[in-house]
Amino acid sequence: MREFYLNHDGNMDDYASLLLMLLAPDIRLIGVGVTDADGYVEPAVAASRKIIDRFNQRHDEITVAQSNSRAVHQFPDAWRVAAYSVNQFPLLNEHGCVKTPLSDLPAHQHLIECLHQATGPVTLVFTGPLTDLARALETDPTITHKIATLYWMGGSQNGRGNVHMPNADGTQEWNAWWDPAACATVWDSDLDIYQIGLESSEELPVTPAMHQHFATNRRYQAFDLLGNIYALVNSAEVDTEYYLWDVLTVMAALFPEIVTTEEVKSTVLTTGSSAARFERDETGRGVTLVTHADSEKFWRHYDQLCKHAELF
Ligand code: AGV
Ligand code: CA
Repeated sequence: MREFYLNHDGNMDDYASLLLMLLAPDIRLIGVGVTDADGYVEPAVAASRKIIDRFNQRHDEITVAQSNSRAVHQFPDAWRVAAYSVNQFPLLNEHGCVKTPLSDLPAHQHLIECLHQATGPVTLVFTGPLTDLARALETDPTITHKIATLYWMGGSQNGRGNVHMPNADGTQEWNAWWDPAACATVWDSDLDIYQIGLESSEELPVTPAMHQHFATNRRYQAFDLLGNIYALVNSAEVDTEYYLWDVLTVMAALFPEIVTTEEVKSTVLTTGSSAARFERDETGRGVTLVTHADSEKFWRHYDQLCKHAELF
């Protein structure tokens, strides 16, 4: 049984990613860490524990850990506040109590502990900044032996970014920009890395048809939650383009056949307005970059996970 650990940062596709990892039939989720980045961390931790309470149909023993890592460049507040709304969803509060335990360790130490307790090498999925992983590697370099592969949503390898800030040059992706030095630390490690960059999910934008699909299928509890989550992606956001970035990361880890990849060598800049820019460099660090997603295969697997959940 493949073991997974998820570290997410509390935006809408992060919750969708957690949900899909709970619905996959043949894996085990051994822990969840939550970073204080694209969602306020307290409601993001609470909402994660409630999603696990409701959808942990494999009955994995999962604890959730709150990160104490801090931003170099914080996300816009307009995006971060939506975590409070998710945490208030009636679907997640029906029973008025939370059962999934909260770890007393900060997320980077929780990650180290979960890796040491795991039976085999663990697949890591990071759908936000890499800070907790970088700190874990610095605290205990032996953990690399317990990591099978890192799937990371972050960065851009083609010079086109999504950070539209006066102090950024437009080449970087937000998760990388939150903590550029953490990217460099992870790039310096010998981990096997799958990178899902901005270019990877271009085939998977949030569309009106997707909202309708979730609404039409709301009799399934998983689709009902997804419909509510994605209803919070709206025009209040500074940058209205939204893709299934994190969800593709999880789906690529679960179903490798839905993606096409390329081996890419790169280095990452860490200072100034180009910080978090990845540059192709033949002497740089190699990763497997997802270049294309087959949206038909993606949705077939996605629907199967959500419809086969026997929860009502
Ligand atoms: O850059 C993509 C990352 C993903 O991990 N996040 C959102 C996903 O969880 C940052 C982000 C970019 N544009 C955004 C973002 C937007 N319009 N709203 C919220 N977050
Ligand atoms: Ca995210």
